[in-house]
Amino acid sequence: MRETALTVAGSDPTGGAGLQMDLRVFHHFGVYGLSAVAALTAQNTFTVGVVTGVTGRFLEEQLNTLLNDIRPGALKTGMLYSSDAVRAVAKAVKEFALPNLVLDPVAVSSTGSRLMEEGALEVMRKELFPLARVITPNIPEACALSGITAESEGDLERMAVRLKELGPEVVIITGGHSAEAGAASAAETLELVYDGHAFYRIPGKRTSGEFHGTGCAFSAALAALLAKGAPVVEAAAAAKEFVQGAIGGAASFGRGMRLLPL
Ligand code: PXL
Repeated sequence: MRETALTVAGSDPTGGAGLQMDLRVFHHFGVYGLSAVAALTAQNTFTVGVVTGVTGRFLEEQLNTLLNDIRPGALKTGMLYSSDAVRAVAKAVKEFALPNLVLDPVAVSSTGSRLMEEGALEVMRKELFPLARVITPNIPEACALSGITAESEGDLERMAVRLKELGPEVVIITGGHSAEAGAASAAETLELVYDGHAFYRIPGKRTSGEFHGTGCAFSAALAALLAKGAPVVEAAAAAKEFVQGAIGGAASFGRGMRLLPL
């Protein structure tokens, strides 16, 4: 194991999402996982309870201390929660010239809880998007970030173009979560990739049921593959295939959503 990847994300005690999941995914891909905690959640498989961020200052300390020693091959961000945490990540990416930032703009949990403070998404748009190699919003996040509502596949393309203007190298709108928008039927999913030149569509089969952590798994897999030097479109297709396989092995450890053992 030679490559490393860093996740900056929230703790999920179920291990099904957040940094615990990211670390499992990095390991699955043979990439050594580093982690800095941006937020803490109390949650189980059916509800998210209290959510709290660490201070921007403490996240900065975690990043500076770690990055003064180890240079990761990729950085994935998940639940950052606060504007201060977003700024701390932007500062570290610039100061340490970190490559392969995969930004998953986690704002709301599958169960509907807010995972981001008011205003933090706007700071993310301004300060972190321009530094990203890839951003991976799902359809609701892409709507919130672009101000475009998705009613057809054409709308998804317009959203991707708008998000690309915010500065990331590549936009991937993930379609597994939601059958809305004509983006994907009840039987299919679609990942739409836009690199500023062309659109690439990664189709998949929808599995019925509620699965926790699929978005985290996708972006972490992407980060691991980029750390290993894969081109983005190839990495996205492989990450999608990986998530579909993981969904096939989903398990009910609790009374709510199914989790993804790897
Ligand atoms: O799946 C999004 C997500 C990311 N990070 C943490 C979470 C969740 C969803 O609940 O708890 C820590």
